[in-house]
Amino acid sequence: NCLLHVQKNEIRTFDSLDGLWTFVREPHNGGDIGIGNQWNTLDLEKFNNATVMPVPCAYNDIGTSSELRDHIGWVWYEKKEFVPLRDRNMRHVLRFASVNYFAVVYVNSEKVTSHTGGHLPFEVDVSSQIKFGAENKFTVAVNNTLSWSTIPQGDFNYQRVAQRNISGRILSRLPDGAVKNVGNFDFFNYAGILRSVQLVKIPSIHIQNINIVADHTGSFYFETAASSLDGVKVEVKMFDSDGNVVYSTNQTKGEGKLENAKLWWPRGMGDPNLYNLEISLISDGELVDIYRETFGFRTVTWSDSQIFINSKPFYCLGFGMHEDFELIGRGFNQAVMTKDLNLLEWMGGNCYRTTHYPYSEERMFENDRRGIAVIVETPAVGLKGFSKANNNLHVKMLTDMIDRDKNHPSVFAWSLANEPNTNKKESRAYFKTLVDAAHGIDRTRPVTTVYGPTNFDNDETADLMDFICVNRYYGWYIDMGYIPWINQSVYWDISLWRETFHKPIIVTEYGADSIPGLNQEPSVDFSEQYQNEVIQETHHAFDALHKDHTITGEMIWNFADFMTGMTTTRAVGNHKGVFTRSRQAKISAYTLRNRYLKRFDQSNLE
Ligand code: E9O
Repeated sequence: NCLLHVQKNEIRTFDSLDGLWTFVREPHNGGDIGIGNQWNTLDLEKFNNATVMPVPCAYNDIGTSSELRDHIGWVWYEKKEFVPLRDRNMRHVLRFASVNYFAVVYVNSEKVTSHTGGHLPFEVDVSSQIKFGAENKFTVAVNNTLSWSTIPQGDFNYQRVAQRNISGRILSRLPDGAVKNVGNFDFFNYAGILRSVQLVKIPSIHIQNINIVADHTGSFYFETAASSLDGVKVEVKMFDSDGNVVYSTNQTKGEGKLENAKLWWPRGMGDPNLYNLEISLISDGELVDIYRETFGFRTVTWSDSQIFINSKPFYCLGFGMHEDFELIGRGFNQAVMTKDLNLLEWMGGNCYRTTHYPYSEERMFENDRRGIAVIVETPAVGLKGFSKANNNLHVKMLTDMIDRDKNHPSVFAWSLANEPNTNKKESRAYFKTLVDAAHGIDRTRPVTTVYGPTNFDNDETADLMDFICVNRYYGWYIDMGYIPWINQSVYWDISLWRETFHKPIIVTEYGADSIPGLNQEPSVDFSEQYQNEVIQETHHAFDALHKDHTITGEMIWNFADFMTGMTTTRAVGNHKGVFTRSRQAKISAYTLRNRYLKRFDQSNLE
């Protein structure tokens, strides 16, 4: 299974199904995965409580009630759309770029597919369900309930029936049907149709898959597949960025070597040069399908202490982030994406991790174009309880993620999980399966896991990784208020990881919350000054660790403030951003910017 990105070209096109969908929320139903109501057979528009919901967008913050925001269970989306008669000879594929978490899809009341997991695309051929030259009804039921077998995991509590004594006095603490569903992570579990929906139109004989590997010596290899090659001629052309053909063949597979290939470099190391591979299918002298994939010549390698891009040491000046913004939650928005990447560049950053799920496809293309190096992470944040964890689902998500992003030169590593409880013995077999799966599909990139709750002396899996990521919060979660201790503690902690495992290390999270505008001198936790000092002290340790070749990069937690669920440690969200949620700089943004800009030109780093 492999999904190509959606393209409009000489042959291919699509109808966007983005816009306002009819929306109905089911009453809290305890989150059971079985659908109680068969609302796909009805006309949702006629429901009394039907409203509209923008797509793409999380539904949580669009209404005016906490019931919608905090809803656990099913919601229904419906859209009616004409499909023109003139397209009846094309295959019609309904494609969702992201629906969180569980989706059941119907076309004209008939179930066509279902999908599990929030941040990867899925599609279904609906050519035989579509009525051409007529209005069609698309219905999607979405369930956001998390459990020990979902990824990410969550804990589900259901107060079934209240106990009453004979006089009818209520003896249970909680009201009938009380439901609580808490994720093993702090960010708000924004739900709904989070990215674009498209009705993709492709020819019946079509290109299905493209895999390109191109390295810094100019060597390349590609492979493509088509639905059928009977009586079809294949034409493959490689173009440089000036539009010159630099290679061509009539085979579905090929390899070669380009003299003077212009390499893809992360910003600060060179230009992010891109190439194009154009695949055409020709039958009876006529073009039947065409697809163009961008890629870059670049190599990722690693030693026991460093990561190299095109044989040069790469030091990551990066960010943990979120797809998160006011009103839209995790819904895709071009303005937010563009602003975030512009700010990342302004900060002198060269890198980020897609914490804690794969980001939008649009954004992956922007990373390539801008030269921003990325660690792409699966949605497996906060894995605990490995006996109940769904290893198969995790492997499927990892596979789908690599499949989606494998041709992006900006992606330099795959992250299997964030902060798993890998001090448990049984986590080893679980993670071995994942490492083998990733290596089995992609030999060109290192695999990592981001460690948090475990330590150098009790982690059961870190030796399986190609490099190691560590999250550490000295001065915040550990030793709050003891800023002078940070430098030594960070140095001590990270050095021991390195001495134990002899692998390159990136510190992928450190930082502190600050409420924007809250100023305290001398500093107190949650003030902008305190956050700034924690960051500065941690940087002293980073400089020493970098000098020793103990770390190969650093990422602040977080780029911007983001929404969380309600808990005693969060005041309207997590405030570890160096930017506010509306993307205004806090004091710490300037500290970080000075630091990154000084190190931005990587030839100045040893
Ligand atoms: C994951 C990230 O998504 N890491 C968390 C971040 C946080 O601030 C979260 O937003 O919660 C940090 C986990 C650190 C826990 C350390 C506890 C140590 C107690 C001794």
